[in-house]
Amino acid sequence: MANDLFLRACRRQPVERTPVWIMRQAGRYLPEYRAVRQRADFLTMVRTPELAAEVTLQPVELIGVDAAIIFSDILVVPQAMGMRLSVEDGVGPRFHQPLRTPGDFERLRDVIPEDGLGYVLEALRLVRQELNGRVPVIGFAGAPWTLLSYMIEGTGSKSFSHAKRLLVEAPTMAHDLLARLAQIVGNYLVSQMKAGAQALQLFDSWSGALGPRDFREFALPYLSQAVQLARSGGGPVIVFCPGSNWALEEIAAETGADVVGVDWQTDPAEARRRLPLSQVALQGNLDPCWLYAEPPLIRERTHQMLDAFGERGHIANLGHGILPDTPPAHARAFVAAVQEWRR
Ligand code: 1CP
Repeated sequence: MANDLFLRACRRQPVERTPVWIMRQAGRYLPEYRAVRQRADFLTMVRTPELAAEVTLQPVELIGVDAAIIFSDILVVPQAMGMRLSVEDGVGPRFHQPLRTPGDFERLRDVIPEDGLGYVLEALRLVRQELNGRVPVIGFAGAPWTLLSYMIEGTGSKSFSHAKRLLVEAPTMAHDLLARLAQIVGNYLVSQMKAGAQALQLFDSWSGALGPRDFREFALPYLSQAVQLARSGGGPVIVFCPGSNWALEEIAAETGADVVGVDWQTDPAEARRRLPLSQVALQGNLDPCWLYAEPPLIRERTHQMLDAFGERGHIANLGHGILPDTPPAHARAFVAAVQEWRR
């Protein structure tokens, strides 16, 4: 492989320079993505391996990142379980019949990745072929708690009152579905490795909606189960629980992940102090809003971040997904700033 910096950093091996990629790097901030998106709606893009592969490669070619991430979405898993999903402009993703009654839960199907999510696996095979070793490709999935929240809310939410109400009123139903999701997500991630993914990331995007006690009961155990299954595929696994940095130690210890994502609200020095750096690598964490700055300022902020994380076991990234109104030249400035950094 021409550039395996990312994979080596995941395993805390020495690297000539810190690798960099950007969460949501294949997306709306790129005019080339919007051009493909004019021809096909979002879900068609996701379900057409040639289109998914094309936009997966865009940030590698246009922004110069050190890893690709397969173009897909966390919500394809509940869709494969039988939930009707749409993604409309200006509205975002939406499940038309969110889970509300016990019958809704019982109707959910288990997922055989090769059948229900075969189009993602096919896209991964294509990407691996087309990358031809230039950079590694990352597979991903949503963590059980985050998927359950979307399945019950139907959309993103501010308070997550429907999902959290289930935890209060019917905790057994919640645990049953979370256990099912952990199994499905873990198997799906292993299938992604077999299809060509070289590392995996679990997004627990709504972990921050839970207080410590509920996080420990409803999110962390199922995230851990999914990570443990995923790690049986042999590649490094990254976990990202934005908004839950109070739990960094527990996330690292319980999940056994190779890499822990650090959100932009967390001081890198604090993350380093609290985590066992001989066992876990860190990923992050520039505030995506700093990509609104002019390139010289982006460079300065990025170098400060790299100084704070240090050279060993760090994968540079933003501390959340890139925003759709980011100028592509600023994303390039961020990547270039990492790649030129000398400690
Ligand atoms: O209109 C469009 O073109 C759709 C916008 C879009 C894109 C580009 C959506 C809808 N999903 C994606 C791709 C996507 N989603 C990737 C691609 C790979 C990459 O380049 O990183 C990934 C990793 C995701 C993961 C994802 N989807 C998350 C977790 C990451 C995070 O940001 O926290 C979440 C929460 C989703 C749900 C989702 N899908 C799309 C949107 C707009 C959302 C968020 C909706 C909300 O909660 O309000």
